[in-house]
Amino acid sequence: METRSDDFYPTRLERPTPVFDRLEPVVHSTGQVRREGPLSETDLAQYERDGFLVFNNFLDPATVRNFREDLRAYEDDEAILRSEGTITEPGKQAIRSIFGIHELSERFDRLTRDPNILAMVRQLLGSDAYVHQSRINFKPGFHGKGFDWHSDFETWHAEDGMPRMRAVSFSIALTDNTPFNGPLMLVPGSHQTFVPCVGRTPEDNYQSSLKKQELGVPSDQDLARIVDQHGIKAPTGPAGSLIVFECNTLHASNANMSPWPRSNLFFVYNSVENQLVQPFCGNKPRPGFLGNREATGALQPHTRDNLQRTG
Ligand code: 6CS
Ligand code: FE
Repeated sequence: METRSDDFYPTRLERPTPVFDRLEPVVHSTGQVRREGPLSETDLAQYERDGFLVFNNFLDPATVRNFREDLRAYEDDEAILRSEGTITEPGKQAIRSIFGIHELSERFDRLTRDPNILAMVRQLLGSDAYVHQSRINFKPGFHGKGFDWHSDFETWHAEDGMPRMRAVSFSIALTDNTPFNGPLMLVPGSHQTFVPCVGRTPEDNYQSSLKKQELGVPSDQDLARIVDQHGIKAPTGPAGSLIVFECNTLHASNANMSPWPRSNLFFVYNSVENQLVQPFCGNKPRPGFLGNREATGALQPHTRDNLQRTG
């Protein structure tokens, strides 16, 4: 297969190719929009340097409690268990992730339209945005499996046709993140480099990759070099903490061997100016719960009014 002329980040080829610098800025806004807040210039400079930001206690305890009750209810909900977006742990019935959750849960949908969050997104992406993907991750105590090192952008580019690095993930902890329950690990500064991954992508790769990722994982040599250079950070914090990370930041997480579950809410904003095209790996697009292609207009912040009505 030929590399397309609109493919700025060739990956999933048969042979290893060298890493190269990202082509886009990390913070896409300039001038007044950049200065408008809520992120300070210090936050923005840190995001540019590290590729992520951490805010402890972002959600208040009552809201965290509501989300956790929803989560508990999902575990007994037959419709959720059967839904295509529900991924179970390899070889088990335990839920690993529920994708497309902003379409199932009004509470989650409202959170994605939080005015404060959308204002941060505008600063980071420099435009309006829509939700590319949303999910809840469960990592049950004792048996929760990890996630291998990867850049989300690499997968979204190859398998969803996301053209450029102009997307950002929000991950909100619903349980305390400790060193023991498999917290998110990030490589600060890794977002500056694109690491092409080796291997053709089979059709419907997502059916196995969401349980255990085999493709779209950098080689051990590339990983060792980048991690030796930058180190690893595993932010810990109480339930309600928020991690904002750039779409190309390398991340992973270990298995959860503690008795304490780890769950989080995860949603990705993509710039309305970075709409998906045909997947660059040459396959058909993945289902909408992984790479939304329908509701791709600018998200509107919810108003206080409708917060009170339904809150
Ligand atoms: O395939 C995906 O889109 C997903 N996979 C991983 C491991 N992280 C990001 C994304 O949710
Ligand atoms: Fe990921």
